[in-house]
Amino acid sequence: MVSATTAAEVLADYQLVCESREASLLGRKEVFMGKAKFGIFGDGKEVAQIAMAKVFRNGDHRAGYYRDQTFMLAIGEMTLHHYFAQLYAHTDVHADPASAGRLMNGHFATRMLDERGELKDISQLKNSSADISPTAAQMPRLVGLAYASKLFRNNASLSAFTNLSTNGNEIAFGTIGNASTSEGMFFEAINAAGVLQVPMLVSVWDDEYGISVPKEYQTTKGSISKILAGFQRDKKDKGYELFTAKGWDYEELCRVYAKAEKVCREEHVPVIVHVVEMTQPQGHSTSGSHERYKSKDRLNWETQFDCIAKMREWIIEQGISSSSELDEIEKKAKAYAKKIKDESWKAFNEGIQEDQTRLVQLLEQASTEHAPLTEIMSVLTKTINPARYDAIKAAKATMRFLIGKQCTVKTQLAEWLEKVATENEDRYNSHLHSTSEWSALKVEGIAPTYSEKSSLVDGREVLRACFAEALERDPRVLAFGEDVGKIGDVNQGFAGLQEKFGELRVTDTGIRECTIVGQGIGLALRGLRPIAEIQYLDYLLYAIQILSDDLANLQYRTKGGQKAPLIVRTRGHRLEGVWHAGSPMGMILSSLRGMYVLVPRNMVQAAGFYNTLLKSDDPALIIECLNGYRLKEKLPDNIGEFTVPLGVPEVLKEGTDVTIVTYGSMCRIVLEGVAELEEKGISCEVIDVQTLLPFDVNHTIFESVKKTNRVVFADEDVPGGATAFMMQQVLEVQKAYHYLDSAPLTITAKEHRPAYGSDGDYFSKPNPEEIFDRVYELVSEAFPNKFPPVY
Ligand SMILES: Cc1ncc(C[n+]2csc(CCOP(=O)(O)OP(=O)(O)O)c2C)c(N)n1
Ligand SMILES: [Mg+2]
Repeated sequence: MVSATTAAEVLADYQLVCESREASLLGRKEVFMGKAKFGIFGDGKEVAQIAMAKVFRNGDHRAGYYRDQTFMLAIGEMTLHHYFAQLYAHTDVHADPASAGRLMNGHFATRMLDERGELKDISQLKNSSADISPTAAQMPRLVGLAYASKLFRNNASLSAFTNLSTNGNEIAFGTIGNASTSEGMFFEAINAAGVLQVPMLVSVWDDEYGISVPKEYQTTKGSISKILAGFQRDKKDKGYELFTAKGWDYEELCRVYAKAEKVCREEHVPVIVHVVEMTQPQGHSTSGSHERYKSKDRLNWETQFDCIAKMREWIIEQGISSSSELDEIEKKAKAYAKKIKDESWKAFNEGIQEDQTRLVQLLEQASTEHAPLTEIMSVLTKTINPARYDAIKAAKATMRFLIGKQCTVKTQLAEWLEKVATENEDRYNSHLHSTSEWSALKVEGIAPTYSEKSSLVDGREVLRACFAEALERDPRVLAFGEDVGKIGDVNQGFAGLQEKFGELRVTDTGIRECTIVGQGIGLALRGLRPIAEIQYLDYLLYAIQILSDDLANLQYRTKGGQKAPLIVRTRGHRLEGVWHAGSPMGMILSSLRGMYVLVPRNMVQAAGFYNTLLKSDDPALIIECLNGYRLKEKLPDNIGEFTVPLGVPEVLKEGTDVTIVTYGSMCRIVLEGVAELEEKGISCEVIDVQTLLPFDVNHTIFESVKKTNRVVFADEDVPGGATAFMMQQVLEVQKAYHYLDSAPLTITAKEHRPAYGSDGDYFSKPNPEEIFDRVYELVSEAFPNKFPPVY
């Protein structure tokens, strides 16, 4: 037995695993009683988590999944009150600090930010990054959480940030189910952490199933540790330390975790602990029963090897306690869990009742004036376990009834509705972006300045100068990606900067887009300022899932409890062929709400955006123009200081007949077509939106359409992609349809991917001639005499 583990500690552990089990059993019942919608529990995984919790120290980080309730209880970062509050979807952030009722149960997170949205002293806290449901999607972020320790340990210029790290001594603990290790991103993350040699300790909870599908369908040889054996380090090669332990063997688990922790924390060697022979007594979740797919033998074995039953046997065997004493602990645990459950349910309902009580008073009054309203009121008051929407439905039904009728409480009813609408917006719709004082929307623009000595340089040199200043200014800034290090990226935006700032600041990575982003997310969570590069926009698809599922909704799903101000840099729109000229902006706009999406037309604008983002705490994607690195631009004198504000379009050319809204590489194409249109007497106003998210916050485009009465949206996405988004913003949100004299028009690329070669580009993407033809036709339709048809 581990020497430090005293009898009292063992019994305290036993009590906790019993409480956790009782919570699982009760949780399932609550779902079946209709008090919660869905439940997934940590039963069968309790004992291993107690062992893992023993080696989890202040400053450490977790990225795990839905089975980890016992661990969260054991490290003291979740209470059973929190646990049940999340099960019921209690929207008070104090009741459910992990997600304020926004996530299903079993999605754990600690609040890493204070009220202002500033990182707390996380080096002194036990931290859990916020769980997400997609299997294995905790892995990319885990790489970054671990990599941060390496940077803090090896980059002396970070030593002042003692609130973020204690000399890189922190471990990033990962947990994952056995079946989820079948996912590609698990293997990508394991390989990346092995290459990086970072303190990442991954526990695989192996119950031999992934819902109903057994291990032989999931894993070669049926064992993840067997097939990862090649990662084991040896005298010659660096790699991993691999351990296995049985999920029901408390003593072995404590011993293994103590060893695993030591090598991981001290030597920064990644570790895998494969915890085998685990069970899942209640089956996968409340959505089904495991009797349907597990054999009788398996079910019997699971009963026999239940980790709590086994721990109990062991405690008695060791003479640590008696059977009757353990009975007593179990009884207490049961009563305790039930008490907390009841209290949590009551607290959850109180909030809902408060709203409803006030409404019922109003409905009572209304029904004394209009008898038919009694029915609406009684439906509401008789509803068992009413939700918030039940009250709203009743109030709205009442308002509909009262259309055109008098009622003394009509105004109060409308006020009640308005009040709850505001409150519900905060409960369910707030915190998509940062709401702190560092919100990117609050960074003011500072114009670039030029003088006689400002030189005309290649676009890439503008970026290089901007990045050099950023790296100089702030030791937390670092950049990494494929070919970013030695050669300073494929277009040399970081050329020479690795030499100047060192390998830890400007770094090459393997070809692994998903974990490049994950690395960035983890680093940003830990207070660093990463710029993660995806080499080409077309390859963002490899990372779009993790950006969408993890980064983009981090603030939202924690209701402002965590942030990861990661800057993702990429380049695209226009170069060559199917995989180097894409512009899948519609995909990005639909999947990355919660991030800002910036589409600068040249490198000065891009540099201004980098400066803006580095002052802010919002995550963002910047898409540079792939064909712009060698175009000449004037280098601003204040390259490290000037900022481009988000959501502010630039009018590139004023005009009176038609407004053309575009962005990125298309600005030049549009301007070329417009030059021809002007020759024919058509005056065009060309607007570069500069950022798609946020979109034109001051409604500049509306003002333009008001003047021109015609609007065209042009880009290189497919039809119905980002042009459709822009049109929705301008016509519906800005209400510019009032001022249109012609139908709105979109000019886009073709539906297929762009073909190779100069002609491929010309015939796949919009070109200046097409701009001329389509816009001319639009104006000609309105004024056929003045502008006779071309063809
Ligand atoms: C990407 C993705 N695919 C499918 C699912 C549905 N799903 C949820 S849990 C699960 C099984 C996971 O099994 P395992 O990793 O062994 O964890 P366990 O539940 O057994 O602890 C599946 C298929 C999901 N959440 N995410
Ligand atoms: Mg499993």
